[in-house]
Amino acid sequence: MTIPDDHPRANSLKTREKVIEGMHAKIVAEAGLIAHGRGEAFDYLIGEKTPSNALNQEKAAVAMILLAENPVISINGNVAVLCPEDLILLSELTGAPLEVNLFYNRAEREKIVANKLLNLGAEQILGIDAEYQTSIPELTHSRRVVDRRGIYSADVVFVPLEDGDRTTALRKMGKKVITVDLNPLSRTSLWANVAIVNNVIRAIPEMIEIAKELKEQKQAELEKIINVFDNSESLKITLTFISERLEKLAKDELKKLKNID
Ligand code: PTJ
Repeated sequence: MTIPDDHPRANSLKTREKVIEGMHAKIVAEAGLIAHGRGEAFDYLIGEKTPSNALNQEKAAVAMILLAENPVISINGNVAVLCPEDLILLSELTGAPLEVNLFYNRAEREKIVANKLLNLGAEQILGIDAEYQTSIPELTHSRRVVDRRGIYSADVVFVPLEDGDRTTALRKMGKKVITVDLNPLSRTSLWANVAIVNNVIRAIPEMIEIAKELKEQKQAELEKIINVFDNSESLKITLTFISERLEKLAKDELKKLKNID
């Protein structure tokens, strides 16, 4: 479908179209459409802009990845269509390899997702070679299968748009989990060490800029950033931001929003 550039919600519709096309190309799972719709709804609540607290969350996440011994970035169908180039760049900048790890129809989709990233210039994609596959004992569904060189041995796992079950399993394995999830109340957000409540489309480019800056800093500086970060406190700030924003809109600013939108 062609989206007219002058449509007031052109960007949002173009993104939605990417996800639909990704589903037809078997990159995105059917359930990925539902996940995307849920994300859109939460994005409205934060004003479809990066809240200042999300920048703090992103900073803590990047510091944690840079300090990790074996970090890894987990790729699912949705992020493979929403921001593949940015994830490749973040991987290069931080030295965290990319691993395809899918929740739905793994066997059918994992090579398609991996090829998409390889065609865009990724040098190596973990998670697709049978000889390195092993499983997370805490899980029963398809996502239990992981790469021995990647998620299995990682100390820090960055999983944008993750399901809660696996986040808790990874935590129980002693791993640090970083996520991007527009829902601050999801089990993933609550269980993660660092939950970034932002749209992954905005979060990853921002993390790239933060990584360029933090890469120049000393280890002690990065440790300071992580030591003062508390995920529960951070989510409280996000929830307060959302509730105050909604209260303000309910009181007097709805008209303004109507004019803008
Ligand atoms: O490709 P697969 O098979 O690995 O499946 C991927 C999905 C995302 C379908 C799967 O992991 C899933 O079902 O996830 P959930 O449990 O629906 O959780 C997705 C979370 O991501 C929800 O809390 C959404 O609000 C959130 N979300 C959706 N789109 C975005 C988002 N968060 C940030 N940015 C988005 N663009």
